[in-house]
Amino acid sequence: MKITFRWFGEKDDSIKLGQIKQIPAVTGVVGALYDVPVGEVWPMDKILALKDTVEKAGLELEVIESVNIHEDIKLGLPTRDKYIENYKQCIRNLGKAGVKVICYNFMPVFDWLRSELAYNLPDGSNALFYDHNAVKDIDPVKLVEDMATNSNGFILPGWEPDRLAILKDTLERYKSVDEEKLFDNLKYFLEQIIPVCEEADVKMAIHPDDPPWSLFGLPRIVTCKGNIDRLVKLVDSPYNGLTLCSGSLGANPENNIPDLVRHFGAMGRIHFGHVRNVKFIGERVFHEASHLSADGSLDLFEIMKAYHDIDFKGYIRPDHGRMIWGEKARPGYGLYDRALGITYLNGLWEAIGKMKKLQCK
Ligand SMILES: [Mn+2]
Repeated sequence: MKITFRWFGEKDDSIKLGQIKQIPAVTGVVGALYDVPVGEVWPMDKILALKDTVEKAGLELEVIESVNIHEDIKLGLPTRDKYIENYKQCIRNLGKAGVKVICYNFMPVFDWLRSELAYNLPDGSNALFYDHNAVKDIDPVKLVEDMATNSNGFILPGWEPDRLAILKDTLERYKSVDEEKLFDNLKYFLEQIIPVCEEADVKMAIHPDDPPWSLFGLPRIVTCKGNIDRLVKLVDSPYNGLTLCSGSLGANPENNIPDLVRHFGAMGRIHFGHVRNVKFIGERVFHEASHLSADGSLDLFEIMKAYHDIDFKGYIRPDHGRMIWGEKARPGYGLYDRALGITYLNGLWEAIGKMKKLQCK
């Protein structure tokens, strides 16, 4: 595995590349261009400037998260074709710059969603929290306003102001899109872009829906083993793969993460792993936790063992962390707890590998 760390750029991240470089085993950052509107081509000069900045710090830029999908593609509108052409050019440009994996998602309107960004934990730290009872009856427009005012001044990934300004209209348009239609629209998109990915040698890695169930009546399809099986077959190419996010899929206890790692790993479809823990408090109520197995509801040893067993050669990153030691950072994306998470994942990986060698003797 190659360990990476998500970074939001010099202008929009409290964390410096020099700090990331000092986390043991980190070889690269997972980056993006945040000033290009969704649907437009990422200009080559901007991609190369980002790559240059990252490489000057002694790190690699081989994973992009995310190149977001324009809503017209997800809605299947006639205007989607021009956005798909732009996406293709984006893939070509990123491929030329040495990018190997593009993480993206196909969630209508909303990206990841939580009901609270700074839920207090008993040890004085705080973490992202989700309570379905609090979310299910809320007006989505009000929820977005709350998110914007409570994110320490940062724009949360997937909550860009331009996209949210037309929220009411977009919600209305989705009334005619059910899960089947969304699958059709994903297939249409993949059929067009995967041949370009094959040529450019850039792998697509879809991120599961977070949380993995429907919200506000909107369809969500990247939620479980059966649906992911279906989507990797929509276009049967290794370039049509996934970002296996343990915390997103793991928010539903019916998703067995080590089993998913083995299943999709054996198919060669996992290109990027997000590894983190969640703690269930009730049905569809959870908070994010430190990576340590004992602190959450997922067994990180079993998850890392599954990655080890499939001889995973792709990219891994710690996902969200708690806010600890008084750090002020983008919710979920502080330095300290994610760095602790990486150290823990490294420890598990080393121990699993060495135990296997001992057993062979
Ligand atoms: Mn994730």
